[in-house]
Amino acid sequence: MKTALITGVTGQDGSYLAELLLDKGYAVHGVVRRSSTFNRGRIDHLRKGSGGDPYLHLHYGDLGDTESLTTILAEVQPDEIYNLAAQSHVGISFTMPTYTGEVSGLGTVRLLEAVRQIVPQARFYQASSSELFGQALEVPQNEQTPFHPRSPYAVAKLYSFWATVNFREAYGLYASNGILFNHESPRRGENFVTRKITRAVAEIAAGQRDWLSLGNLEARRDWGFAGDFVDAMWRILQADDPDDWVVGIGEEHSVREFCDLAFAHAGIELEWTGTGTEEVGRDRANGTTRVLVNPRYFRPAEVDRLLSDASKARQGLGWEPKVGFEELVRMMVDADLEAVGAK
Ligand code: NAP
Ligand code: F7E
Repeated sequence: MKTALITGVTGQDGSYLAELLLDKGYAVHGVVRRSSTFNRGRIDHLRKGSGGDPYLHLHYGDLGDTESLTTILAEVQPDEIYNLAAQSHVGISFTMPTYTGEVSGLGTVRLLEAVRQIVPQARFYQASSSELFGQALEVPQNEQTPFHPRSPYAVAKLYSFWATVNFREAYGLYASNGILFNHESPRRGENFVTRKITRAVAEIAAGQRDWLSLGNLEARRDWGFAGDFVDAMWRILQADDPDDWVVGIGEEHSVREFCDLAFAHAGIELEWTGTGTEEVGRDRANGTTRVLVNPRYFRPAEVDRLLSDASKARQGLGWEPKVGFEELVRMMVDADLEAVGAK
């Protein structure tokens, strides 16, 4: 039985990855942060092993605290380490640039250095991001596309990307980057744009609210399903040699298009009028305002457009996403309709 350690196990991806690895027969350990409230909603179902074991083992630790990382590595002796922990919100990184650098940048180096000292034979996965491409110099983006980060988050992730490459080259660690494009699910945090929309659509359909306010409706992203992307993470660590891989489904859509599909799935057809901050999405059937633009959600520097070319991962890892964009939107709206009791 292989042993895996996941940082960020309480997050969206951590929860799907833990499920995948448990299904594959791994002993799975996760790092959780201490907080005054329990935030383990995404992994609770993995803690209740009916036969007693094996189930997810949790350890208190923090990417800001080297000692906790070395203690956990010495105790768990993992074969594979998935570093998913991060301050992962791009917008919030502008208001917390130093903290974001501490966790999403330096945190990776703390962990890599602990791996080098304690379990140098372990395979290491770094959760790198399409945000590295930022103001992308070409479309679509692949492993050769130059980076141009546009936020404190992306700058921190750039440091982590190169630290991972550096530990591979300098010390011979098996350390790989997955450069993952946006991936979403019903478990997505509620302040990322997709989940913000699907949650609001469900509440509007249930008569619990009237409208939703968003920032840049023009932004285009390559949105896939998180369940498919954790399979790519696992495949990346099964490759013969460590490497860096772009992962995405290869379709781009705007935030406005996401709104159209999500509202339509709940039976509301949107009609858009106006431009810029005056743009409004109304219910075509009765003219009720459903979407407004609030500049509060604009970012000081925006990433306008991201589109993946994941041919290397498709060929080299045999990775194939199963869920397409429209199915993803329907899945998220259905889950939120159910959560608010409207389905
Ligand atoms: P997420 O839902 O925000 O989860 C982040 C995880 O990191 C949570 O478990 C969080 O714990 C943990 N964490 C935050 N600060 C920590 C610290 N100081 N020490 C230890 N753990 C800490 O993110 P996600 O969407 O699952 O993404 C997983 C990783 O992939 C992140 O590194 C993200 O930056 C990266 N990424 C995500 C995407 C995407 O589209 N989802 C794309 C590319 C890359 P709490 O639950 O306690 O907050
Ligand atoms: O924004 C625009 C916003 O916050 C997507 C993280 O997982 O993926 C994620 O980062 C787009 C941006 O994700 C709102 O300006 C409009 O252009 O959902 P998001 P993100 O910034 O792409 C990458 C790959 C990661 O690595 C990150 O960890 O949508 N947008 N209106 C809005 N965004 C938010 N959050 N809220 C709005 O109201």
